[in-house]
Order: sequence, then structure tokens, then C-alpha cells
Amino acid sequence: MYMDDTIAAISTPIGIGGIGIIRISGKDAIDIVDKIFKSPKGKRLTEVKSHTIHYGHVVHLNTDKVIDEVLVSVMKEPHTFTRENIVEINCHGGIVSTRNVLEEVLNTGARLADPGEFTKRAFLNGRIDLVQAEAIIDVINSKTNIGLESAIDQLEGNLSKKIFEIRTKLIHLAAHLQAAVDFPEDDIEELSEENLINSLESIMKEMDHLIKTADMGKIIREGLSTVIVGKPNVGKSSLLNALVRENRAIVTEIPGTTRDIIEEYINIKGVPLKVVDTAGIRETEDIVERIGVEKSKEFINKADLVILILDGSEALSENDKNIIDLVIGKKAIVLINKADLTTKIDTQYIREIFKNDKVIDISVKDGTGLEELENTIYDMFFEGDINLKDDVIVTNLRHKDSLVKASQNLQESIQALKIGMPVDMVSIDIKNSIEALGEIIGQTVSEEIVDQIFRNFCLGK
Ligand SMILES: Nc1nc2c(ncn2[C@@H]2O[C@H](COP(=O)(O)OP(=O)(O)OP(=O)(O)O)[C@@H](O)[C@H]2O)c(=O)[nH]1
Ligand SMILES: [Mg+2]
Repeated sequence: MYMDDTIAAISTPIGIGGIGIIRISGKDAIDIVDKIFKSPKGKRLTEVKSHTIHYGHVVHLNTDKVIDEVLVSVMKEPHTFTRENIVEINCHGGIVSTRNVLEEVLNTGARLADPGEFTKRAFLNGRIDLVQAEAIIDVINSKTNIGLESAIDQLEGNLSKKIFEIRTKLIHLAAHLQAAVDFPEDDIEELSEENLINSLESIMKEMDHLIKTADMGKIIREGLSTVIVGKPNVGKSSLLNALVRENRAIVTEIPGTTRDIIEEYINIKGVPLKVVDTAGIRETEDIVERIGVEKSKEFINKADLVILILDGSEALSENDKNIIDLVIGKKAIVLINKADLTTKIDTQYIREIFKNDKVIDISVKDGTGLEELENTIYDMFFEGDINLKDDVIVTNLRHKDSLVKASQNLQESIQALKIGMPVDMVSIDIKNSIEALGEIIGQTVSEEIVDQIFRNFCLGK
């Protein structure tokens, strides 16, 4: 596919900076910039070699009046980001100078690019697939190192390759089935039903493993959603401050200090966490505090991880017991705080109630147990059969949805085989599965979805 117009946009953030970059892509990119570029030696951009940089000035098309002093990179198709001719003008990074240069490029025949249009052209011209295009947004938006690493991994094409492999296996199976139906007299090696079911099941297993990684993918993108709960004055805000390593939340000896929800992103040994410090939970008449308590309960239900804090220097109260009831059954870590004081709580009893969860003695005040807490969070995150280092991780909800659809279709085909349905019916399910996989990499995706994806991009990308 070849788009016939030439697009341009400012690719650097709007604001004051060292340099501003205007990017132009399309078959006329070099001609357009050549008309408004003056080099000291009279060099013509239309005659320079590809992938070279040139010093000069951008001038007004009609008056030759200097607009800015610039460096211009010329990259000829097809070895460019969009597979079209690309020119990038590096000018001084003021708001006005960058805009003036862009305006002159537009006056000379380019059209202002839509958000993401450069990347969309890279996709439509076949340089990258849809997963890679989406990974570019993720690289730009990553909030954590781990998120960035996984986006780069997808940009490199590792997820696409995996999807492509699974899809190719299915296509082979479908072709084989079809051939056996179409040419029964030919001597096509019969796939025994058992073999077919085995192959389909093993492909489905690969899909299901990818789907499983999506839960991890969500954490990678958004952080492990963690909530700190406990009755008033047990040290919740103190713990948040210790984890953030600054005085983020107000800490006092007055119970009921935290009234509103405080949210912070923190990084524990590379694991991104979105931690919420809540108002201490207790029966109360105070309307403000009561709203805070209601919110805490909501957070417990939504969180991936609950950190329950108990005060070890006091016996367990009714209040603690009510909170324990809210937490039981959730993925939790229990902290018995204030280990620097004399222990009054029945730790044995706590360990019994939470026999499936980690219980840690801790003193936020002197730092005892904090490292054990961090190690526990790290281990929880990396537990199970998902290996962040070697596995391809699905981080995008659209990819997950298509994988779920593909897996369901296979499940149906297996069922159909098992109850002895005709091969034609089985083939339809397999074809639907192939199509769902194709949506992920963009082979069978609708224009509408493509437009929607690129609309999320920033200008100039
Ligand atoms: N001795 C001791 N005191 C602590 C420890 N951790 C917190 N405290 C003290 O306990 C009191 C309450 O701490 P906060 O962090 O405000 O407790 P909270 O759970 O956020 O309280 P609310 O916001 O009122 O629900 C403060 O005086 C802290 O200094 C600890 O490990 N040992
Ligand atoms: Mg607090």
C-alpha cells in the first residue's frame, strides 16, 4: 500500500527545549523540504545521499526570509520508519520557532499528520505488525522499568513471533483437514482423530499459557494494586512512608490520622506496586472517617494484594477481628508491627488463622522485618509457572481478548471432534480460531480497530 500524500508534525514535546524536531514522511517529503532549505554551499536535498545530515536554514518559500537555523536529516525509502521518504528538521526548540518551521512545511505541500499516523504508515506499509505498533505506545507510556522492558520485547517482535507460530500450526492442521475432505480419493495421510485432538489440545495449552501471563501483564503495566489496612494507629502510614522512603503520609500518635486514601507508586526490587494507605478501620460516628472506612473496604475487594497490619504491643481487639474477617480469603501479607515494644498480641493465634499467608514480625520504627516484607512481595510476584525473564508476556487487553476467543474456538473444535461431528464443522471452529489470532498481529483486523489503536498515539509519532 502507498499513501499518496505527505504528512508532517512536530515530534518533540511542545514547550521550550534544546531542539525541536519536525518530521515529514511521504513521497514528496524531500522535494517539499528542499524548496524551503538553503545550505551555505547551495546543496540540494534532492541530490544528497540517503541517511545523511545537512546544515542550513529553513526560509520562507516566497520571500527567502530566514525562519530558523537547522540540521536536516534525509532518509530515502524504503529503509525508514514508515518505509517512505522521511525528512527530519532539527531546529531551535522554542515553541514559536518549531511551529513556524512546521507551518512553512505545511504551506509547501505537506498535510498535518494525525496522531500516530507515522506509526500507522509503518504498519500499513508492512514494516511492523500491529503488536509492534502497540508496543511503541507502551514504550512511550511505560511507568516502570519492567514495563519498559516488556514493551521493548514486544517491539522486537517476540510476542508476534509466538502468535505467528501458533497460527501457522493451526493453518497447517486446517489445510490438512480440508484436503482430506476435498480429495478423499487422494492418498492424503489420515490424521487420526486422536492425533488431531492431541495437536489441538497442545496448541490450546500454548494459548492458555499466554492468557495466563496477561494477569502479570496488567501488573507490569499498572503496578500490583496493594492496599494497607488495619485499625487506627497500628502504623499503616508509617509503613507507606518507609516503603516510599519519604514522609508522604502524615503520622501521629492520634488514632484516625489518615482520613482519605493516599496512593503512591513504588518499586520493590523491580516489582511495580501501586500502594494505597487507608483510613484505620473502626466503628465510628464521625462521618468523614466513616466514608474513609467504607472506601477501605472497597479497596480490600479490588486489590491484588492486601497488607494487614496489627499492633503487636496490644492484645487483639474486636476491631482487629472484624478487619481480619474482611481480609481472610484475599491474597494477603500480615504484619505484626511495633516489634520494638513488648509483645502483647497472641502471635500463635494469628499464625493459625493465617496459616496460608505470610505473617511477619516487623517494626517500622527501627526497620526490623522490612526487608523480609520486600522479599515476600518479590517472591509472590515471581511465583508460579510464569517466568518474566523467558516468557513472552501479554500486556495488552486487546491481545488477551483475542487469545481467549481463539482458545474458546479450539475448545469447541475439540468438543465437536469428541462427539463425532463432521470434519467440516470442526474446520469452522479452527478457522475462527485462526482468525482471532490474526486480529492480534493485524492480519485479519478491521480498519475500525486499526484506527482506534492509532488514535491513542501522541502527535508526531
Ligand atoms: N514503637 C513503635 N511505634 C510505631 C511503629 N510504627 C508506627 N508507630 C507509631 O504509631 C503511631 C501511629 O502511626 P501511623 O503510621 O500514623 O498509624 P496509622 O495506622 O496510619 O494510623 P491512622 O492513620 O490513624 O489509622 C505513630 O505515633 C507512630 O510513630 C513501630 O514499629 N514501633
Ligand atoms: Mg495513617
